[in-house]
Amino acid sequence: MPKNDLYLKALAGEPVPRPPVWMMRQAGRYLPSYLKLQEKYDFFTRCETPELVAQITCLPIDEIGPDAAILFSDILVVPRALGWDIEMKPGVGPVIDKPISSVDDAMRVRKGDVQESLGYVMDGIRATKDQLDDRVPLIGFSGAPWTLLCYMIEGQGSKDFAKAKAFCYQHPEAADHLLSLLTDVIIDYLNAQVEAGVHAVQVFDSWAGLLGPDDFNTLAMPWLKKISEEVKGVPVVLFAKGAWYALERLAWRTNASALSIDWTVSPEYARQATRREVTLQGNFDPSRLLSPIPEIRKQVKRMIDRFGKDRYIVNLGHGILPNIPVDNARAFVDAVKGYGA
Ligand code: 1CP
Repeated sequence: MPKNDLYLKALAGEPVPRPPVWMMRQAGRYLPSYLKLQEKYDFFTRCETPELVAQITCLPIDEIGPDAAILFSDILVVPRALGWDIEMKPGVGPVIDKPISSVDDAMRVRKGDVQESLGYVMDGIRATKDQLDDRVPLIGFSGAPWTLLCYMIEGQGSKDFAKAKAFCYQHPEAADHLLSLLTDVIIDYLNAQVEAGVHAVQVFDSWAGLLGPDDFNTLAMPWLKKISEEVKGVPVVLFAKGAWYALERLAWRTNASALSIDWTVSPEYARQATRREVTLQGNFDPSRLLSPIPEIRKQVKRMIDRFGKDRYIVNLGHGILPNIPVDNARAFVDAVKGYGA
């Protein structure tokens, strides 16, 4: 059990002296120490080398001091393990070679052996646990089926993922096949992460908000529900970004311990929709970390007052932005640590 167990207590719904805090994408590209490694090793080398995974995962723990570590990896390691060549282009993001463009392409995808093809992630987890030395819990993660399907069809990031959505409307059976297969792969992958030692897992459905409530019910909800039920042994956190309308369903019909929410949802609405069924995580607007530091402190206190200190994990509403000064990130974390003092 990690010495700092605030995050795990909040997930279990146990009372805490103050809420835990961590930041989505905290191990990433706003940290000067990370940027130095970026010059030396390409992206997937960083993900595949256990010593680098451990080192990068621990950078924010040493430099900023959050109450949980998130494994350094990426959601796109899953399509990569299924056979796609993916390049992480600096300034552009992921670019997938030969994305899915036909029913035949979709039907040809096979599940494969995750334990083997993603074994390097599990090696990374073990190396990270050694280096963390039980200071804070380690969070594992995966992309959600819908969000991974978006990239596998679109081939790269997009504002609206119009190609991916069109494919689902034109070929619902092929989309269903893909989503179901991805769900099975993700369940195996997350259970393997649990076996390697992560204390909780988070599922990122970053593009859930592109779906209306009805489409969410077919393209996202069943798969998130199944993942939350079949990942065993640790709490599951679901982040369906933008899907505020699904909060109630996600709280009551899935097995999630916590829901992560973006900044477009008020704490009062989120609490009312989910009542005391789940822990809530979020939802500071990442751009607000560019405010003057006294204002960050004030806003963090206000946010905790509104959510309440229990059954709550302080976080951003999405990943930290590359242009955030490290001092501001630290002020955010310190403001939480000083809450109630
Ligand atoms: O070279 C680099 O550093 C590129 C930037 C980068 C980093 C630091 C990418 C490319 N991925 C990552 C790591 C990463 N990705 C983590 C590790 C932990 C951490 O940084 O703290 C995690 C949890 C992710 C998850 C991820 N990747 C998501 C889900 C979360 C979210 O932000 O919505 C998504 C959508 C991705 C895809 C991805 N990877 C990288 C980029 C630039 C993108 C987004 C592409 C797009 O705009 O669609």
